[in-house]
Amino acid sequence: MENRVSQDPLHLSTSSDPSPDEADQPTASGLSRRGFLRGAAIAGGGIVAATIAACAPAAAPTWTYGPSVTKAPGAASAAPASAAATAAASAAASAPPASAVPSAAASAAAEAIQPGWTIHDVDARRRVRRYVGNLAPAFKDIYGPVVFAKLVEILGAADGYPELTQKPAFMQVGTQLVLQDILDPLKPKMEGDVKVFDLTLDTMFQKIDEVLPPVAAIGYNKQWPGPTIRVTQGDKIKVNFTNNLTETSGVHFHGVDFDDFFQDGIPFVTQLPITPGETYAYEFVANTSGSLMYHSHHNATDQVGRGMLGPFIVDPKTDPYGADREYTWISNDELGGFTINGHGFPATVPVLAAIGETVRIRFMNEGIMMHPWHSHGYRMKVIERDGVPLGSAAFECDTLGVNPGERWDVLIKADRPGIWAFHCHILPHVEGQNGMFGMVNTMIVVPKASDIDTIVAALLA
Ligand SMILES: [Cu+2]
Repeated sequence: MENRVSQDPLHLSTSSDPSPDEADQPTASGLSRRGFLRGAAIAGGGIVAATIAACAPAAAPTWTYGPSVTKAPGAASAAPASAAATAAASAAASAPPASAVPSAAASAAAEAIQPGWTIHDVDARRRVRRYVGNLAPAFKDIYGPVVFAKLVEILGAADGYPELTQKPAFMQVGTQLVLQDILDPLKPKMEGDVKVFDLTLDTMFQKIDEVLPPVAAIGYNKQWPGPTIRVTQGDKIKVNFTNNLTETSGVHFHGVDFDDFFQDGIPFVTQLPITPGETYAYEFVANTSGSLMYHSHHNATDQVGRGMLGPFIVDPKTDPYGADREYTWISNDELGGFTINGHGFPATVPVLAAIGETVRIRFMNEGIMMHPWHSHGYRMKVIERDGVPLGSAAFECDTLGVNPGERWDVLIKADRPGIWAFHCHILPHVEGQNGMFGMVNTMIVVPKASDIDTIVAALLA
């Protein structure tokens, strides 16, 4: 089987990393049904729009998959900080691990190799089975019997393979950036007219996917990527970082036109390093809008490679695009191998869209190499580079190279149903002897918005 850690291009082995506490380890069931429902209840009507009608009780809270561009920012800033939300997240994070997924090797051994196939075909299909999980049966009602029959054949569902009743891999790896932004977005407290965010630098373990051992990492608020810091252009903000590591660090907000260069976050250039036990505050006006990032700028090849990175989104006061759903894809290619939001296929969160909807994807590259993102079946309309609107220079493409440090924002208008591959096109980043891995995902386009509720219901079942 593959070991993406071994593909680490810098050979940043975990052996010299700090040893996190056992209790820090993410759990396979970190995003449990309970966690979802409680998180959704706390989220209230802000980012919550769709109704889980299929199987939820009448009083069930509602939420939508993929935060709404038009609703999420207001909800995030307007919603009161909730101790219950933190408790729900903690409860979810400390839930006991789910039952172990049968090892692929064991399953492969038990599965006959069909005529003309090799073990590669068996392994490659299993990756997709793990990615789809128990969503496969839900596709029957969504796509109808003819399409479903083809999917059944492709997946080999007649085998009754175990993943048919298991949650998709992306539900089994703990914190997922896109889902975390829905269930428990980072909220500021107000000090006068300043939005104040509190973050920590901590050791942690990261599950790149659900069947590999977690890797020893470092992260903001014990998350990789760190939580999304989201504000509105013109906001005065203060971000406190408490360093719980045994090493120094510094945090750079990438893409901000600072008025005061001492807020730039570069140890020994604009500040002294943040020492273990210290809390350091960055204060500035978010005067540049768009998809920005925050990351370590100290021993950064190592620290960013181990997880010190996160999205910083500054919404303009008026949204010119009106996307229905949005997703952030932060690529990295170091400690965890080739990852999207800290996870590799099949543990990547699919983009979901209904016919007629427009999806916005914010590509951010926190790695050390370029990744050309290729959308199957759809062209992407590229609307912003590094937070700067392209205006009349916006263009369309199906493969978009994103260099280290760059952010590119695209819109995709969903007009044809299907399960469309969406991946980096540097082939060693996505396919190997055992099938697809790493920087692979899909965009699942369903006929109507309520089909997304069906998918959510299957995930929560
Ligand atoms: Cu790549």
